[in-house]
Amino acid sequence: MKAYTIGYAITLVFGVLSSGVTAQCPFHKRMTEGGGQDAKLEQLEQYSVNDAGTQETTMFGTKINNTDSLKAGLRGPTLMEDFMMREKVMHFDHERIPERVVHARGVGAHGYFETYEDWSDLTAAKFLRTPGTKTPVFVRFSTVLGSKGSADTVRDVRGFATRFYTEEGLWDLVGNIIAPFFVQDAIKFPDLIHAGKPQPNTDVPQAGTAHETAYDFFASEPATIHTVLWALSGRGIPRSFRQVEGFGVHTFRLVNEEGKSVFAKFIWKPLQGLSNLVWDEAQKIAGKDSDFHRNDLYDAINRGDYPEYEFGVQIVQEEDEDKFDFDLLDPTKLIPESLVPFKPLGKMTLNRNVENFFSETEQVTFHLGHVVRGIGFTNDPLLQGRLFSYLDTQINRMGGVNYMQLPINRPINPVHNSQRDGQMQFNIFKGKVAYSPNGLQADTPSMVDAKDGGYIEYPEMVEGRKERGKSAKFFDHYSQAQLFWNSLTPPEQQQLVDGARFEIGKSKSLDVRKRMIEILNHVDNNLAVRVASGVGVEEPANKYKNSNQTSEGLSIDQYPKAKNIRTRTVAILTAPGTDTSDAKKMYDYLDKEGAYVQYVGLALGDQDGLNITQTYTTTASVLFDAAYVPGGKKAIETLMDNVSQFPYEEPLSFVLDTFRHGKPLAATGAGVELLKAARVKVPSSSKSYAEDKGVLVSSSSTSLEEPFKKALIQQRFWSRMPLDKNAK
Ligand code: HDE
Repeated sequence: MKAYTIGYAITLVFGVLSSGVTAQCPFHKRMTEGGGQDAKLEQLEQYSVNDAGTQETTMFGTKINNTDSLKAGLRGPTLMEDFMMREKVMHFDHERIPERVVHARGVGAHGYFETYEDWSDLTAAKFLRTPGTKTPVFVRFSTVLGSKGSADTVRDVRGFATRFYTEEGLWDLVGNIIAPFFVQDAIKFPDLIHAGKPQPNTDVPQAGTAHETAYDFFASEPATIHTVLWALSGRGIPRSFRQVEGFGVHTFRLVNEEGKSVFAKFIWKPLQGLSNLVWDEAQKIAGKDSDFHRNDLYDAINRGDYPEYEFGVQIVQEEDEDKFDFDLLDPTKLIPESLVPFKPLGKMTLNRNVENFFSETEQVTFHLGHVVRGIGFTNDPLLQGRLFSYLDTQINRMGGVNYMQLPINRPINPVHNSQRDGQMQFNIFKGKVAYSPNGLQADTPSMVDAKDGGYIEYPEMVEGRKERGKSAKFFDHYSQAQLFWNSLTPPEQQQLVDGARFEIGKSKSLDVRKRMIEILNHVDNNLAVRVASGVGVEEPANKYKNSNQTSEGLSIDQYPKAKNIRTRTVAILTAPGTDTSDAKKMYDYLDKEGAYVQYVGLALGDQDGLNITQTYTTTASVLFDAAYVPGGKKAIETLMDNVSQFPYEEPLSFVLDTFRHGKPLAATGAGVELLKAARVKVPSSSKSYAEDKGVLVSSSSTSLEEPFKKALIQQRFWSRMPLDKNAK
């Protein structure tokens, strides 16, 4: 009731506004002054409810005590009359809405976008035309296939959907963290998702493509292979949502005030670097902390380490539409950065977590069709289908057509039209006119032409027969898959091969496995041979030509590293007897540099002056970016005691996993013995972090500080990981 009351009050305020009394509303005043980075936040504030310190009421406002239901005698039947019980249980029964049919599991955050320069030459969009303009944004990251309660670190594509609350309305850029898409036409999307989602007979497996129907579809639809390779690489298992790229996938249009249009591919580049997990790690995290990515984002924002992403475009002039080997309208293709460079336009900062997951993250209704003037569409057949789907799906999720009135969905500028009624109509529209044209209301709301600030329809020339089919370039499925494979470093290729062996190996059908190897063989023979050996399929004999072409911007390992170690998580492994001076020095150094450091010990609480916040039971190596083992003979003996102390060898596994997963690992004094006992290849004395592949040892922690920091910036040492004998 409280929320309704406030919503009603706001409605009245807006009602007053529309009748022209603007001065009384601080929000409207701010809007007339031109938005600003906090405009959405302040709008949301007006809908916020704080129950702390209040008294219990029913939804209709009567104060009550509802500790017990109303009964005929204390052991007697509950009475139908009990309005408190009926209302409370009724509300509870209806607390769920359908989860999203895809992208059900997600995490959201607020922030702002700041434009670098005046981009009027490219677009009429106002928020991109004045340097320094700050526009509020809301971002939702998601996995695609899993249900709402599935684990975060599954192998999957992920969504990167951004809403810009501009002064001219909403712009939703509903993208993914993977540049190409699986299918070329919206009509194939239900097939793709049916094949990838849990199988209809058993409803397993959850949240991944490692099963027969998915690979049966991929093997039958070669257009998918480019995206399948991205998903099998490190791109399918990101380390964090703070370290992913985002792609609009389709080719869009930008249109400027003069009506000139260019083609544009939209891209987000994280300034925290780009990073991925290894598959063994991703699987273990799914058990140890199934909310790993959510927690990572919440924690960083709560601590003030705001993730930043540069936003940019690849621009193609109208007259160059046909100059590429691929079709710009084909969403299974990207534009290689070696052909068209990334042009940065601005930067997004995520600086606030949601107050309420349901009201904000769950109820946000992204839609590709939410566009502002200066941004438009192309004839990409996948994009065209999405323009229908996103509107349609929200009606299913939200139960009616008025969902754009929900606080998270309202634009920050006023909304006026003749759309009326429908379920849960919050507005009270004054007057008798709800049609256009009209004479009774001076023909208002008046229509706004493009020249006066209205939406600009780009007058693209279209002609053709009505027919089902695709244009010729859509049939080249392998060139860009090959370009992707060729552009990965050997360890990245190995990760892809391992991923493919796992996924394809989960298919019981030999026929599916064979057909999949055949598709891989069209991409590259070495790839196919290596995967075949792991999935019981004969090595393919045919060798198709590999162009050996590569492109920038495809390898995660070659992406610019972060400039500092802020937010890197480091475990310091201790036990009673740990050299506390060494441990503390390293802790203080890393903490000062912005890393998130924790002491892991035998029990929580104080241990010789160290505050132990994790134990060998509550955590594991996979939940950290790096580990440090300080000296202290007695402590190391305890950690190696796999008889009475650690029958499951948790400390040894901690060290070994840190090593196997390519993460920085440092030890001093007796701590080095723990590394050796865990079968880690330890340098006799450390030379440089790079030469020692991130395994650093010394007699004192101080001398390790700088190299450990460099190793943490490097983040992973893939060169530590073994390659197949026949890797090229
Ligand atoms: Fe989506 N997609 N999609 N999709 N998609 C949805 O909309 C759909 C596609 C993407 O955080 C749904 O609100 C069709 C490409 C994201 O709320 C639904 C087609 C890309 C999100 C839908 C595609 C995406 C969605 C489900 C093929 C990357 C989550 C719930 C024509 C560019 C948005 C919803 C959020 C969500 C349909 C293909 C990204 C059913 C029909 C390509 C990030 O409308």
